[in-house]
Amino acid sequence: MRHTNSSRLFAEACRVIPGGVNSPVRAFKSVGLEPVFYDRAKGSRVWDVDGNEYIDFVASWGPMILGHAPDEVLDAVREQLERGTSYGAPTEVEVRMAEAVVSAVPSVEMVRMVSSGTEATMSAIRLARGYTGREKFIKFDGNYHGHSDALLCAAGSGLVTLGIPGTPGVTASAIADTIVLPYNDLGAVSAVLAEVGEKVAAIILEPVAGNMGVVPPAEEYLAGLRALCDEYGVLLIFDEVITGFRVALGGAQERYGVMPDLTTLGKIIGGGFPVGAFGGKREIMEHLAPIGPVYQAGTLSGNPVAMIAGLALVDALSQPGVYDELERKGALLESGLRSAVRSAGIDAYLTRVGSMACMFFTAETVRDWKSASTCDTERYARYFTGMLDHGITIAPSQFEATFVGLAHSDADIIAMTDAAAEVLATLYDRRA
Ligand code: KE4
Repeated sequence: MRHTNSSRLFAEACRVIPGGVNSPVRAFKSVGLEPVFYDRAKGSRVWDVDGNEYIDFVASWGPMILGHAPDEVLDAVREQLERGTSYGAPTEVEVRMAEAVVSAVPSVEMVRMVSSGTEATMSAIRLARGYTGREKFIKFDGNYHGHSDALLCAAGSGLVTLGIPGTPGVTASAIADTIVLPYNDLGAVSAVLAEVGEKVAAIILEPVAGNMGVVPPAEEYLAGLRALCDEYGVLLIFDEVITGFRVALGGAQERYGVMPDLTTLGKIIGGGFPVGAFGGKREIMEHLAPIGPVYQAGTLSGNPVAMIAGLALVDALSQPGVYDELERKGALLESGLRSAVRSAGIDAYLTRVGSMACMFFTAETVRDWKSASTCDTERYARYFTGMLDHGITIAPSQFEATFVGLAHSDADIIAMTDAAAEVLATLYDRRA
């Protein structure tokens, strides 16, 4: 495949944008390539600026569950654009979007819109601290919640992918109250809460981890966290920026039947436009300005164009049978990848929750960041490159998710897993 125009654009980008990209993982550094620049996308396909066509399994890191540029979203957005793009004033569509989130996500009684997942988690932590009057909080190694200071330590996506052990600019004081524990280890949480539980405002986690690759919660882990939070008066925050409307209409809390006190959302609810949200129990959410003392704000929060896009997408996902179909497609992807691994005779560990999956290049069972970090990221880079050459886009990092969506035909999925079988066979010297 020719990447002449991508290469030219990358050189131009590097002169005016740090690293040539507006988000580090897009730079392809962890797979040792120059990034591909996209030109357009529709359904399950993306085309780069050199005219190369790909079947896309990155899905803009999750939002494109209906596929790229779905007609129902485009039609809704076109109609809104004629009425203006932002007012800085409340609108009906924000009310309807909030009602859609409250109706879909079981634990959410009220919701506040923001413009990114980072804003959502940052605000949720502040609200938890303001509501409880406590300062500490627990997060988990390998979980990524965006790049706000207090959460940017031992994060899963970005930091780990780029190998930045913590990041300059985040001060010791900013993370002095952040406690980082191993994921899927209830004992570690119980021990810390026994020690400092009365000082802990919240536990925040990805109920299905998607930023160290896809790591499902261990049996009873979520229920165990819920019980510990109840015992110590700690708020449980599910960061469902990836899992929300992905693993079920009501997210992981619906799928696993464990209710958090606060939920953060993003990605899918914006239908591809910049949207995040945080919501939860009315009693907690009413501590937010302007009716409560905890300040939080945003110029473009609830932007009408983004809201109408998100509402159109959520409406489409609310139709009967959608999640059965996503489960079927996810199972087809998983079975194809499992047979690709078998036919290549390699050691790889596969995980899947609904329509998000991951192939870990390790012989270990992956259940936390420590086991995920045993992956052979050099081999992953060669797998990524081979898949790209076969016209398949997957995440340019071992520590992300492969997303299948409603626009992927069975033929798309089979083409992907056939390509994987071919690429894997070339990766491993069978004599090794
Ligand atoms: P944003 O600020 O990037 O919208 O959301 C931050 C965030 C919060 N919580 C979870 C569980 C997330 O996965 C994310 C962002 N995810 C990464 C990739 N998994 C976004 C891709 C990027 O950083 O460019």
